[in-house]
Amino acid sequence: MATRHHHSCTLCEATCGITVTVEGDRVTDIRGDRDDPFSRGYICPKATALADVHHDPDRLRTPLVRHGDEWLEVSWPAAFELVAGGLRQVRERHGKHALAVYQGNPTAHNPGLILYGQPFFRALGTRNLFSATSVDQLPHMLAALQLFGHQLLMPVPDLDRTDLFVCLGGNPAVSNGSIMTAPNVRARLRRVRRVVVVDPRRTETADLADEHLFIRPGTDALLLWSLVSVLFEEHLVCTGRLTPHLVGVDLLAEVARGFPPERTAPVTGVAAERVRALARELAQTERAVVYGRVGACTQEFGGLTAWLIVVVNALTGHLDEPGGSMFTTPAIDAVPLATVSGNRGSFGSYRSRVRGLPEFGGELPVAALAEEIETPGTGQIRALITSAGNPVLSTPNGARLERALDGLDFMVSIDPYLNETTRHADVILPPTTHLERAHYELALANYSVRNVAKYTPPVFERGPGQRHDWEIILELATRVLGGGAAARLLGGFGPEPLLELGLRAGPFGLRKLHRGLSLGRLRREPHGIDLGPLRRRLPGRLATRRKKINLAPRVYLDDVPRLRRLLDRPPREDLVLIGRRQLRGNNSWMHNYERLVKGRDRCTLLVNPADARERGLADGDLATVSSAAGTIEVPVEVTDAIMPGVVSLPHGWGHRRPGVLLRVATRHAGVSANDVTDEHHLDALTGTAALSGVPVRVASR
Ligand SMILES: Nc1nc2c(c(=O)[nH]1)N[C@H]1C(S)=C(S)[C@@H](COP(=O)(O)OP(=O)(O)OC[C@H]3O[C@@H](n4cnc5c(=O)[nH]c(N)nc54)[C@H](O)[C@@H]3O)O[C@H]1N2
Ligand SMILES: Nc1nc2c(c(=O)[nH]1)N[C@H]1C(S)=C(S)[C@@H](COP(=O)(O)OP(=O)(O)OC[C@H]3O[C@@H](n4cnc5c(=O)[nH]c(N)nc54)[C@H](O)[C@@H]3O)O[C@H]1N2
Ligand code: SF4
Ligand SMILES: [Mo]
Repeated sequence: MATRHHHSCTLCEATCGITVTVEGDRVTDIRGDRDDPFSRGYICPKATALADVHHDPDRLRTPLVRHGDEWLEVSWPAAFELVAGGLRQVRERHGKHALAVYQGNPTAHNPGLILYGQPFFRALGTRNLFSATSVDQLPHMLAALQLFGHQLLMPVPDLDRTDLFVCLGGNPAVSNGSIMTAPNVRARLRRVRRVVVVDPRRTETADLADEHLFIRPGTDALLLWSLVSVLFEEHLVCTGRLTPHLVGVDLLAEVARGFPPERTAPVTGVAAERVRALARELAQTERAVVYGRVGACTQEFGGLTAWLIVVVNALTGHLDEPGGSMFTTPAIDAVPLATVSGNRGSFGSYRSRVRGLPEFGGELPVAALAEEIETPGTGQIRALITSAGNPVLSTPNGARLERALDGLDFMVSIDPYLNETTRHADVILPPTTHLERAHYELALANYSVRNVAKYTPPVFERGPGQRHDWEIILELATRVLGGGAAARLLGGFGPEPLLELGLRAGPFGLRKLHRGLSLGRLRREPHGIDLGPLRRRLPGRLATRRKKINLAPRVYLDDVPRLRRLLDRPPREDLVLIGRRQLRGNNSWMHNYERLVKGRDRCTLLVNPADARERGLADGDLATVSSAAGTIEVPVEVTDAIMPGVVSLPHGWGHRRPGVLLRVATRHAGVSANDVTDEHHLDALTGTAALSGVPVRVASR
C-alpha cells in the first residue's frame, strides 16, 4: 500500500516542499508539494534524486574502519571506541590544537548537526576549526558583524517586492538562490520589473535579465566604489529613515572620490556611462536592491565587495525598506540564540600558525588547512574530523590537501559516502540521510524572502543499525569529553526539544501571535506556515552599541589602498579562471545518481572564441589548464557567453580517484577545478579563498 509524506527538500537553500510516495520500503514518487505556501509545488530536478540518495547501494549504512587498503564494516560501539581512542590519544600527546575539524555545506541543511555539531566541535577547544564558510559567505558574515553587530545579521533582498534587482556574482537561476531562500526563484525573478546581472559570464540568470554587464573577475569593489562616487557627485545619496543611525557617510564620500567610473572602467570592463546610469537608476527607483553572492565573495576583494554592497543599498535608501535589502523575522531566531551562547561573531582574534591568516567566528580559513597539517612544530594538526564536507574537491589546491591528509595520525569522517576526502579517513561514521530525519529549516529560514516555518517528520524511520548525525556527535562527545560534560553541552534528547524551545522563545511564540507557534502546531500543519512578508527591523534588530551602523569601519578602510593598487596593475597575459554551478549537481556530492549525470559531459572549460583561436583550440578539444597549484586536462566548449580573458570550469568534479566508492560518479568523473585553484590566492583581508579570478594558462594538448 502506498503512503504519502510531506517533507522538505534539504539539498539547497530554496527549501522546496515535497510530497514523497512510498510503497513498502521504496520511494515511488517525489513531487512538489502544491500546498506548501512558500514553494507552491515547485521543485528542481535534484529533488527527485532524494530517492536515489536513499536507495543508493553505494551509500554507507555501517561504520567502516580502514585496515591498510581494505575497509572493514564494524559495529557502532567498536567504531566509536576507535574514534574516541584516536582523538584522545592525539590530544593527550600533542594538546588540544592538534585536533582539527572541517565542517561542510550540508551542515546548514541539517538541524541535528547545527545544534549538536557546532557546540561539540567548539568544546574541543582547538583553534583549528575550519569550514566551508571560508570558501563561501565569510565576507557577507564579516559585513554583518562590522555593520550590524552580529555575524548572522545578513540582510536579504526583498525579491518579491523589488522593482530593480542588481545581481553581482550570483546565478540564482541555477543555484536556486543563496542567502536568499526563494523557491522557484526563476518565476520570482520574472516578476521583477528590471533585473541587471553583473557577471563575467552571460549566465542563465543573465538570460532572464533585462541587462547583462560583463565584469572582469575580482573587480566588483571598484565598480561599487564608482557607484558610490556617482551617488555623492550627483547628489543622489538619500539615506532616509535610517539617517540618524548611520555613521561614516562623510568618510565614504571622501574615499569614493578616488574611484570615479572613468578611472575604474578600463579595469572592470564596465563602461563609465553604464555605471553612471546604474547609480542613477538605483537612486531613483523606490524599490531597488543590490545583491551579491559567491562570485562577489570568493575573490581577491571579497571583503570590500560584500561591505560595499551594503553601503550602496544604504546610500540609496534601500536598506531595511520593502523591495530593498531587508532583515527577516524567523520563527526560531538564530541571532539571540547565538548571542546567548557567546557567538555573536569575531574577527582576527587570533591567526593561523603558519601563514597568519585571520580567525573569523572562531574558525580559520580552510586555505590554511594543508599547511597546518604539513608544517611541524607546536600546534601542528595531527588529527582531523570531517563532518558533512568534501574539502579535497571543494577547497583550493585540493590535491595538496589530499597529500597532507595522508600525513595525519588519525582521521574520522562523518559522512554517508566513501569519497575523495573520506577515503583518507581511518574511520567513516555514516549518518542517516535526508528522508530518514525530521526537518526544520533552522539556518536558512533566517535568510528567506518571506517569513515561513515548517517542520516535517522523517519519511522513513531510521533502522536500528543507523545513527543520526546528532546521535553520532552525542556519542563522540560523551566518549571524548566525558558523559557529564556532553550532557550539559548537548542534552540527550535530540533536536526536537530545542526546536520547541526556540519556537516558544521566538517572535511568534507568544499565544497572541499566530496562535502561539509551537512544534505541535507545526506538526498539525505539515505543508508549513507562511508568516508574512519581510518587515522593517531597524534599528531594533541592530546588535551594535548605541544602535548605530558604522558604514565606514576601519578594517575596510585599511584595505582600500590594496584595492587602489588594482587600478595600476598591468593587464594580465594569462587568462583567469572562474567557476560555475550546474542545476543537476550540488557542489561535489550529487554525481552518483544516474538521472542527474546522464547526457553530455558537463565538466567543460568555457572559452571565449577569441581566446580559443589564439590558442588553436576548437570546440570539444582537450586543453591543459595550469596554474601555480597544478595542471588538469579538460574538454573545451567555445562560447561567447564567457568574456574574453576569462575561462570557466564547474567545481565538484574529479571523482576518478583511487578507492572511492561512487560507481556512477566515477563513470562521469570530470576533473576538479580545485586542483588548479591556489591556496595562496586569497582575499587578503578576510582569508576567504579567491576561487574566482585564478590566473591560469590554457593550451591545446
Ligand atoms: N572552485 C570552487 N570551489 C568551491 C566553490 C566554487 O564555487 N568554486 N564553492 C564553495 C562553496 S560555496 C561551498 S559551500 C563548498 C562546499 O564544500 P563542502 O561542504 O566541503 O563539499 P560538499 O560537496 O558540499 O560535500 C558535502 C559532503 O557531505 C556529505 N553529506 C551530504 N549530506 C550529509 C549529511 O546529511 N550528513 C553528513 N554528515 N554528511 C552529508 C556528502 O557525502 C559530501 O561528502 O565548496 C566550495 N568550493
Ligand atoms: N544546482 C546547484 N545549486 C546550488 C549549488 C550547487 O552546487 N548546484 N551550491 C549551493 C551553494 S553551496 C551555494 S554557496 C550557492 C551559490 O549560489 P550562487 O552564488 O548564485 O552560485 P554561482 O553559480 O556560483 O554564482 C556565482 C556567479 O559569480 C560569477 N562570478 C565569478 N567571479 C565573479 C566576479 O569576480 N565578479 C562577479 N560579479 N561575478 C563573478 C560566476 O560567473 C557565477 O555566475 O548555490 C547553492 N545552490
Ligand atoms: S531548488 Fe531543487 S534542490 Fe533546491 S530545495 Fe528546491 S527541489 Fe531541492
Ligand atoms: Mo556554498
